[in-house]
Amino acid sequence: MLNPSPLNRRQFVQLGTLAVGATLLPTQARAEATPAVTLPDLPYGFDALEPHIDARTMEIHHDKHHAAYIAGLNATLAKAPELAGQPLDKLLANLPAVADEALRTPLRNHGGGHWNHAFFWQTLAPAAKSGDPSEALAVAIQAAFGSVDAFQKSFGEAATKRFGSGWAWLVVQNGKLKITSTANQDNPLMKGIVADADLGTPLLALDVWEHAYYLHYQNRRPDYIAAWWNVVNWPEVSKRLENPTNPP
Ligand code: MN3
Repeated sequence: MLNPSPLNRRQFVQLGTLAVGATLLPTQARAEATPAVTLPDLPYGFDALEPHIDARTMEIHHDKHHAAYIAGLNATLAKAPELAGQPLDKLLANLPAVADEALRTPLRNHGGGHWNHAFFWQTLAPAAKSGDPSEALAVAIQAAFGSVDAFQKSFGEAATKRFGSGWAWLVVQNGKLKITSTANQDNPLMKGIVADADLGTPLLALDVWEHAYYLHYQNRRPDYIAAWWNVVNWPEVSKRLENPTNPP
């Protein structure tokens, strides 16, 4: 098995509760033991994106880095049960409403980390299944950037120039496509946190944290970016243009 499914974790918690003694643990303790957010499975195997993104990087990226953001998010939500029921995209779009800085900052970092990675996995696909932009997406790219080549060049520049850790994005902003970039685990949903010019509905994302490429590409971020185009899930990106949703 690639990684433990949420069901297995839930079963484990239930089994643990029964084994320790259902009569000993009050109902509330059982409820608190169930995490609010669980790590989504990758929609493909760790090695599915080889040779462009290597299996070991995918395994560590998903099982360790993404899992750590989930753990941090759950630890934060456990302290703020009034926020735990909100959809994550709504929470991230409304972070300034969280008055307590001790909650707002970890929500930004870990909530953003979970959202960004869940989105990233879905916009990747094995090279043989990566497809092409739909006609509507190709037209929108042409209108905004002149050509697909020009779009890829500009996107690659944004991803290369992002200093330190962060993300490059293709978003819909005021009905038009735009390339933006955010630091750390910030994203284009975060009104009042990132600059207004970087807000929008994400269609495509590229993680340029070193953990996303360093094992295979070391310091060669431009080589990672060039290879990544081979595993962009264009049908998924096209679908998001038609029907923008903000997972997870
Ligand atoms: Mn990452």
